[in-house]
Amino acid sequence: MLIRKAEDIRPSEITSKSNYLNRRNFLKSAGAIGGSALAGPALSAVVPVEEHAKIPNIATSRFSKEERNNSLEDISTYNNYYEFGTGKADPHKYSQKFKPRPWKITVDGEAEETGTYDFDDFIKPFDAEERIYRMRCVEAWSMVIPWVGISLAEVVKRFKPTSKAKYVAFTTLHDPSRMPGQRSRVLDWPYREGLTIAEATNPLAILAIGIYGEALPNQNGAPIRLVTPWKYGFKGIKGIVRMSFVEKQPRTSWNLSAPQEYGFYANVNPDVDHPRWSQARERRIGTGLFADKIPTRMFNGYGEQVADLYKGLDLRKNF
Ligand SMILES: Nc1nc2c(c(=O)[nH]1)N[C@H]1C(S)=C(S)[C@@H](COP(=O)(O)O)O[C@H]1N2
Ligand SMILES: [Mo]
Repeated sequence: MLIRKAEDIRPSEITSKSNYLNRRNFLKSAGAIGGSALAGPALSAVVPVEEHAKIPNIATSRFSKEERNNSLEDISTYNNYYEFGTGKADPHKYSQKFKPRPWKITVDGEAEETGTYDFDDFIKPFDAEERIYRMRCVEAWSMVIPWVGISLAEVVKRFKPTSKAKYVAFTTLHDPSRMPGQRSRVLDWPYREGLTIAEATNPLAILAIGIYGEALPNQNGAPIRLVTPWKYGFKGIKGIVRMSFVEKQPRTSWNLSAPQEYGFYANVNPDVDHPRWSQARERRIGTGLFADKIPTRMFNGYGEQVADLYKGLDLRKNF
């Protein structure tokens, strides 16, 4: 595994996207030479508390897509996070004062290991990896985001779910004093999401703790949020405080608010239209208002890794 020195990935050094891509290629070839010598002690994820703090010891991942990343500005100023308002610029504007510390995560339900953990203790046993993933929002726009994350499969395994555990349910913090959007009834708070155990243990799924090598910005879900790149963006629940292993399919926020528009699976599917718009194409944020839309790909282009999860399932009914 290639260990990247924190000083090599300072986003402030990155003057353009292509510059960043070149740097990645350089790091890759450096790893090809030094890789085996670096197979030392296990890495473990640590996120310093300060804003823009660099995350040390980030490994690269074989799952990254080679694509032009969106800038940190695109990624952190055009967001969906209804806890901080429903406009795309609201999360950036209204989450500045939010403090994602102290932060506790409760793991409960059908598992041998359960409990409430401080964020730092929760992530410490796991390796931090960079995963460059496409994100496709159900609203037909997309971005490419260099996440720093820990493997959700590793997290699930560590808590030893019992044979009764068929799903993992996630819950966002509910605290209207810190999340002003929760004073309005746009959604039934707290925000909830869920995955089947098979989905949660697919190697693509991560819990993200950073972007561009830095601690996650508040508006992107600090200190920890889900990323499942083959699913629509709304699955990527932010500000997670609870992970529950459950037997029955959990209710999810968007499915509760508009069941005919948002299903439990939420797999990216160009062939199944949203009731109010086509899902065949998408607008890549950052390419300009007049840029052509690009075709949307089945499972957002991750079919090779995830199509097996849905064998025998009618994806028109199970959307
Ligand atoms: N708690 C919470 N998580 C959430 C949302 C939200 O409103 N609340 N919005 C979802 C939607 S619709 C999208 S597209 C993604 C956006 O993630 P990003 O802003 O980091 O790109 O977050 C998802 N996670
Ligand atoms: Mo979304």
